[in-house]
Amino acid sequence: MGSNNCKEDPVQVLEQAIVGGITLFQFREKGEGALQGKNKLDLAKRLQHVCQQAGVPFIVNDDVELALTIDADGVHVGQDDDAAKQVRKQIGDKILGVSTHTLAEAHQAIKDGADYLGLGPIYPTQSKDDAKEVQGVNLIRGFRENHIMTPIVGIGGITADNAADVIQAGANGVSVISAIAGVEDVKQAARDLRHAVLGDKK
Ligand code: TZP
Ligand code: MG
Repeated sequence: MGSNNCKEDPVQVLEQAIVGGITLFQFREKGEGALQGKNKLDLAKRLQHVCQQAGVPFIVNDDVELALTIDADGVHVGQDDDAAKQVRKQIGDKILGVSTHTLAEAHQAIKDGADYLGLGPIYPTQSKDDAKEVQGVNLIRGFRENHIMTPIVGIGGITADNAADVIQAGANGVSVISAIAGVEDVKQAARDLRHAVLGDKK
């Protein structure tokens, strides 16, 4: 998430999401009203601090320079961002996530050193202006049927009601913005999602 996805102070949102049980945080400060320059850097540091206190990995969307400046745990890039191969060189053994939409993109991302793949949008989303066509869970199933073994997270319109379907299709996890950051009770939303993903396991 970024600041423009939040109904209240992003630091509080992140704290509540962590109490609710999120396992990784990606700082994605973009779109209308997004912070820039020093304001973006300051927020990144505050959110990173919250993650560090809780032992939750903190990764930065798109912005390799920022990730390196604050020594984030990783970087996530899409197909329109810096090439994964180049990013891998820049970040060493930090976590590298790559958004992919086709098997060809997935094979390339894995070759370039991706640690995990982001697949989506699985369902319709309001959170990304330039989102590609909705893919449904069959995209994930197809990747697995074609022997993609790299960890996959589904993204796009995922909620506690449909997250289990995403996992069932072969994803290792789910990535959400609005279903946590955009609701009144952030902690409960994270809890509900965690339950949906883990089944009966707490
Ligand atoms: N990439 C594909 S869909 C999406 C991104 C970043 C937005 C996900 O947001 P939401 O609110 O969970 O649908
Ligand atoms: Mg991107």
